[in-house]
Amino acid sequence: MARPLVMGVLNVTPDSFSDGGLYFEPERAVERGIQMFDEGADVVDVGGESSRPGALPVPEAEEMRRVVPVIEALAAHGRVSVDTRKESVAEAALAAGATLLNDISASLWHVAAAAGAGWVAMHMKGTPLSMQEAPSYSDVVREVHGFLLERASRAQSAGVAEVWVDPGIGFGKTAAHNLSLLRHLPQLVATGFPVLVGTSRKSFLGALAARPGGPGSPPVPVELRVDGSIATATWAMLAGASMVRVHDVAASHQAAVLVGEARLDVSGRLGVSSVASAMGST
Ligand code: HH2
Repeated sequence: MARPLVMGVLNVTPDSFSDGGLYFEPERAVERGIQMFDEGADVVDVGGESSRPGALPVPEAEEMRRVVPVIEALAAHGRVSVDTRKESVAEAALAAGATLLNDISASLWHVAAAAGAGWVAMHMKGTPLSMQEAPSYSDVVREVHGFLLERASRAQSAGVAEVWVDPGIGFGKTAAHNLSLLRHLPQLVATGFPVLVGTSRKSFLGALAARPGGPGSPPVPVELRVDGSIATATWAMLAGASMVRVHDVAASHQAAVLVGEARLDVSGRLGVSSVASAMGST
């Protein structure tokens, strides 16, 4: 693969932590989805239920009402995934044209198998309602990687041909857990399953970026976390992630193209001396 892929986040919800309310109207959602394809998204990930810390579940019929028409409209423009934990919503979304099931519960592989769709297994400790209340692990990397491998193998045995694994940044994890999982991404990549990573605008970026202001300084607000998002997406891609899940598609696409270039042997393609002369060095 020449470059890592970019998955654009499209939340058809009133309450998502970053884009909540912006694309709750189906027309606005479809418009934003098409814009993300134009900006370079390889996949647009449509969700109808927020999974931010503290979020309450959305009734099945309501979640379906939110995502199905948007998926139907966007499937003509590019690859669409559905972000859901509910079997019935996943089935309806795959019937409406989604070809990838982004499953934050990592339990719906049988639905993907039956539809011949791809499947993402994401790790989450607990449920969104309570997952950020003092999450703890004896060894976060071992636990998360072990869980993902077990689920991915079960999905493969059930006949899912395209299985992704995702460490679930921010899902029952402290900032230290998130950083540890990012640091150990190469180990997950080495399992051979393609890795998806979503750090985009998440709260640990706000907390870490607040440090220069000194202890006690307020976290950077969500709309100012773009730089940290691009930095961590680039980090993940350089560590071998095959796809990043992002709100800021255009900037992430640029980063993905650059990482793709880094993966090629630039000196071999252009010749070291021509690169040096193009840069004006002697
Ligand atoms: N993060 C969120 C939702 N779905 N899916 C995968 N595979 N990986 C992630 O890291 C991931 C995910 C949370 O982000 P967002 O959709 O922007 O917010 P909300 O859950 O509030 O709708």
